[in-house]
Formats: sequence, C-alpha cells, structure tokens
Amino acid sequence: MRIRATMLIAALAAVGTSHAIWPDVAAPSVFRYCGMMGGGDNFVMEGSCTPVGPRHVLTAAHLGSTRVKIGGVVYMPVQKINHPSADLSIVEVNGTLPNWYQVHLTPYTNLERKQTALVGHGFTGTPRPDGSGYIINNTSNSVLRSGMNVLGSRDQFEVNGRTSWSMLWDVDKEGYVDRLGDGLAIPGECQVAVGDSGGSMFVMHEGVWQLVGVITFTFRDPTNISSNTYGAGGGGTELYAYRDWINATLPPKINSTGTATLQNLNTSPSNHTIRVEIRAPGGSTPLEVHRLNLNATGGYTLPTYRVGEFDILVKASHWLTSKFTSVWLGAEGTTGLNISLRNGDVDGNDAVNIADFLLLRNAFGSSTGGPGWNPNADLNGDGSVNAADFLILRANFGQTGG
Ligand SMILES: [Ca+2]
Ligand SMILES: [Ca+2]
Ligand SMILES: [Ca+2]
Ligand SMILES: [Ca+2]
Repeated sequence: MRIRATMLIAALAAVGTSHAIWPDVAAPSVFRYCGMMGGGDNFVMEGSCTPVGPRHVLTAAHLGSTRVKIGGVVYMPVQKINHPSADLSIVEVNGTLPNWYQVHLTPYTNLERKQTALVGHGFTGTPRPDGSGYIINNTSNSVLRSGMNVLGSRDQFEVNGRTSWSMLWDVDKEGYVDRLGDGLAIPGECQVAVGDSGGSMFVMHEGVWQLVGVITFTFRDPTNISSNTYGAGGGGTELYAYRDWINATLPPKINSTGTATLQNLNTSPSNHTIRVEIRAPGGSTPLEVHRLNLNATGGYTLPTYRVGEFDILVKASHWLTSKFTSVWLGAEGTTGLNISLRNGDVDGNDAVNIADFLLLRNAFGSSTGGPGWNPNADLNGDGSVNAADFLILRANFGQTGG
C-alpha cells in the first residue's frame, strides 16, 4: 500500500527525529528490559533502545549518545556501530544485560496490517479538549511506555541524511478518517514523541513479543498542525531489510543440538518442523521461541544466546509437547537434547481427545490432496488416513502435552 504523493512530501518535510508514546499508557512488565540511550556523567536521556543479546542493544543511528540505561543501571559503551546508510545502530556494552528480546527477521509481507507494540521512554501527552489529538508534556520523558498501532505500509525515508526502509503507522482516532488508507483503526492507537527514537517495534510472533523495527521519526498530513494529531503518523527502520548487517554485526548465537523423535511417523522427518520454547525453570512464559527444521534423522540445531538452566518445550504439528525440565545450556553449546513426541493431536491444541477423533473421522478414507484430506489427520505420514492412524490416536487418547 502506497501513501499519497502529497502525504509523502509532507512527511519528508515534517520529519522530526525526536518524539512520546501517547496516550500515556504504562508498559506491561514484558517490556521492562527496554532501555534508554543517554550521555554525560548524570546520564542525560536522549532516546531509547532495545536489548537483543547479553551485551548488545539496537537503537537509531541519529542519536548521538552511546550510554545505555536499563533497570536503573547505566552501561558504558564498548563500541557503537552505525549502519553505513540506514538509521540503525548496534551498541555493545561493557556488562551483561538483565535480559533481551528476540529479533524477528521476516519479509514485510508477513508484517503488513499486523498490530505492533511501540515501546520507548519519550514524552507523553494528554488529549486535547477538541478531540483532535494530544498535547505533548515536555517534561515527561524517561518513563517506559508502550502503545499499540498497526503496520500500514513500507517505503524508503530519509531522516537526518540517513535513508532507511521504514515501516509506517498512522494515528487513527476510532471512527476517524483512515488517512493512510491502510484500512485499519484499532482502539487507543498510539503515536511516538521526543525520546522514543531508537525504541522498539514489536510484533507478537509464536507467542513471544519479537523485535521487527526501530522507532525513528514522525510525520504529519499537510492539513494537520502537528505530529501529535489524528491523521499524523510515524515510522521506524525495518530490521528485515538490514538482516545481513545485523547478523554479521551481532555475535553469533550458540548452537545446541539434539534429536526429536516424531513417534509413529513412517516417513522421513526431514520435511517437518518443531516449535521450541525456552523458559526459565518452572516458568510459564516463553523467553524465546524457535521454529526449527528437522533433518532426515530428526536432528535439529537450537541457536540462542541463553546460557544456564532452562525448561525447553518441544512441539510439532500433530504431536504433543514434550519438555526438558531444567536442562543445562552451556556456553559452548549443549549436545544430546534428545526428545520423543507422542502422536495424535490432530487439531494441535496439545491434548488428544474426542475433538481429534472427530477430525480424524472426517478425513477417514482420504488421501493426499483428495476430498476430505487433512494432513494433520495422517498421523503416520503415509499419505492416507485410515485404521493405522486411528490406532495411533487411540493409543494416546486422553494424553496431554507438557
Ligand atoms: Ca493506525
Ligand atoms: Ca489507518
Ligand atoms: Ca487435540
Ligand atoms: Ca496414515
């Protein structure tokens, strides 16, 4: 989707490099590791950043400061590496950060129209009495905030001499004219403000908030008085466009290996994937989630920066979740992460029960691509749904994953 030419010109002319998350919405706990960029002995806050590894943050190149503050702790820079042309930087710090977020590198076609959580430490605002937008509070920065909007379109934008592939959002008041024509208006849409530059653009992917962009600018429609008005919008650097540079600049992840046995599968597992979730021991929320390919013998490789003791949960399409409890992920990588998954979960809800039986019955007698075919009912993977599959389901009936 393209924004109108008049809008584009106005956007370039009105680009600001500093902007707030308004309305004033407190950030949920999951975003508490998002940080600030600043400088000076007393840490004068300038912008925001997102930790993406034990010692690295992503931020905007147009910020001059190099110090990172997360959870009240100031980290000194080892180096700040700016992308050669885009408004994107990686800062390495001199200590180990308390936590970090996964970077989700996916083509924009997978992101357009998805909801994004914008997170930063910039100014906030209060609604104008006439309902046209917000009044920015210029003394309100350094507080972590987040808000939701929708990813509308993608284009190249120049900010402070740096041209980046950028992902845009517009600020739609509920029931208001959809200025960018992205067709979407969700309740309570947010805008960014001064201090949010370098902050986070997350999408929820596979049950985890994953970073897809870095907040860099706002823009306004020619008829609007400011960027904090309905109809204005903002944008951030798309990480996927710079994936090679990101991957080459961040330290390599540590590979651990193992084998996943997909029980009762009569064919090669090499066209199957597993979903691997890393949690703190005893925890219920995933720290990371990975979608991994199996090789012909069920082998897989898990890349992560995590070192220590974790619970690791493994699921495949119609197989139940199996779990490693308090497994050690070593600094040099861990081998022997071998696990076996029980079959029969046709609908993938991690329980084998009557719903799975009914789906299998609906597909009974079908074969690959034919009428009634359901690949997840072909439990042994031989290309047809028949009594052999029913017997597998019956053997595991009543079981649940975990
Ligand atoms: Ca919007
Ligand atoms: Ca819109
Ligand atoms: Ca099920
Ligand atoms: Ca079968």
